Amino acid sequence: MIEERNNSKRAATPSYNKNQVIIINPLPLLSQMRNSALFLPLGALYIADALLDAGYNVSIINTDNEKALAEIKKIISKNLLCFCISTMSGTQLINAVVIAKALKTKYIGVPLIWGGPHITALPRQTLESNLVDYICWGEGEETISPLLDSIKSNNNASLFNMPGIGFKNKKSIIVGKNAGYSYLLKIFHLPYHLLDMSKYSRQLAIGAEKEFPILTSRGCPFRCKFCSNSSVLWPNTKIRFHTIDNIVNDIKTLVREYGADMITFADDGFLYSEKRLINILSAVREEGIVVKYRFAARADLLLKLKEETFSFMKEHGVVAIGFAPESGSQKILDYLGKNITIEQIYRIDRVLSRYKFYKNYNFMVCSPRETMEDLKLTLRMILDLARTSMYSPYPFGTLFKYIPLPGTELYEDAIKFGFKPPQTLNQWGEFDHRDIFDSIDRVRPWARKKNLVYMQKAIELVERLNFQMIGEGYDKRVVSEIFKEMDNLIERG
Ligand code: B12
Ligand code: SF4
Repeated sequence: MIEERNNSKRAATPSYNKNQVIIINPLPLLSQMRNSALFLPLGALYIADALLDAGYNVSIINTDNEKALAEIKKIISKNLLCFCISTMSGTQLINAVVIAKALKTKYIGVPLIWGGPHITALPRQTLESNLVDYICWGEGEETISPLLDSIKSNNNASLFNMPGIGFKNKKSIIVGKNAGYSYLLKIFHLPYHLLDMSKYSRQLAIGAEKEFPILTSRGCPFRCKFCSNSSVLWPNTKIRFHTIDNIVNDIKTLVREYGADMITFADDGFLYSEKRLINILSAVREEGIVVKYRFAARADLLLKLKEETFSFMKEHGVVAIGFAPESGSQKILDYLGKNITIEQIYRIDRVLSRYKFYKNYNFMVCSPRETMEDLKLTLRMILDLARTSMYSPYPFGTLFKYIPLPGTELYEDAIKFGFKPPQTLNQWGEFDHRDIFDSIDRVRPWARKKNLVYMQKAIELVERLNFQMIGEGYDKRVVSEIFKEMDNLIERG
């Protein structure tokens, strides 16, 4: 889908010609496969915001590749300056490479600028590809406009000292130094109007007709070994806050202009500060806005909250709280560098149950050192958490299969276990959904056939269980049969 920009609230379009920018956020295969609501492309929105402020004419395309090409054909003008592609590693990158190839063939000579978490992890390797003309690595708000200004004025010389960008100079690859973090202490006006927002609101069984995500902070200091935030090249380990005014403004826009009745705080480091949580919820109420909330946070941070804060959250609209136990095996939690204990997981689950918060628990399976025993411990934990969560609709996310992320400590371990890291952008794009979802061999070469068959059964059972967990009024007979099947799977394999 695509909406062309309504420029009315922004500075007048500059007089020079080439000012059209088309940002493409390829779909992760997961969204395509499940045909589920799309996730608001926040990265693209923040980049678009910076570009609109600088006077560019921006569109965002966020659909499958075939439709994206058709949309581009419709909106493209003689003023087109460049295409921007935003991508993380994994299944979104697979689509990104496909669409980049098509753009390079159809629109010869139009520069392709790449940004997003994959590029931040592997800037030089990305830039080596003939599908890439420029990159922005790290956060892009401060770097994108200076880069486009230079492209527009054909002034490559100014790029040499520009941090956070990369370009090709004759036959060499130039990657600028780290640009640091973007400035957050201001009010952002994210250009939601560039998207058909009806495609992004989610109806959730926890009482939401229209749910949207926002960010209240960036960064996370916890350095889990599998997470790209802990990358050495661009460590996203400093927590940085948006202002309360910005958060209130963002929520107000989503509630009043787009009918949001639930907001998800999608930050990595949410709950880093208890005081701030209270300030945010109070400030929104003071504006006369009544909305529900959900968020995910670390188990240890949740446990640090004062008892009265749980009541405060309830009174102020928080309905659901999630966290990622990741594994039921302490050995694996330690290996992942998660820095939480099994005991903490069970303890916070009891607190959430006592306050009847809806839950959302995420697990990750198939990391290099996981054995069948570890997997069984995870299943046992899921079973335990299900028993305490029967009032909560759909408390379990998918059991994510571990994907080695470039720049992380576990990536190096995955290599020791036989993972052969792709050497080019195109090779990253050559994984397919079977590699990512079924583990045929390339992404997780350590996975034993026997374990995979077991895991597939486990994933299916957890999905069946989750599907039956509709909250109060669930079918007790069906659920107890699934419990028995899970018990069987754990005890007898
Ligand atoms: C929402 C989300 C998803 C959503 C949707 C993502 C989407 N693009 O539509 C879903 C649930 C589908 C998803 C899936 C996955 N995700 Co995800 N996801 C996120 C999450 C939580 C938020 C993304 C976001 O909105 N960020 C906020 C914006 C502001 O940041 P940003 O997108 O990075 O954008 C900034 C910069 O990157 C840059 N930028 C971005 N694009 C561009 C483009 C240009 C041109 C420029 C100049 C700059 C630029 O500027 C932006 C503003 O500063 C992030 C964690 C995080 N906090 O970022 C993980 C994250 C992006 N996901 C990640 C991963 C690994 C995955 C999975 C592959 C996990 C898995 N094991 O399966 C799956 C995909 C596979 C699948 N199963 O389909 C990693 C990516 C790491 C990497 N190397 O790419 C992250 C960073 C989590 C982490 N910390 O490790 N994810
Ligand atoms: S707590 Fe979450 S966001 Fe922070 S480093 Fe660990 S996995 Fe990443």
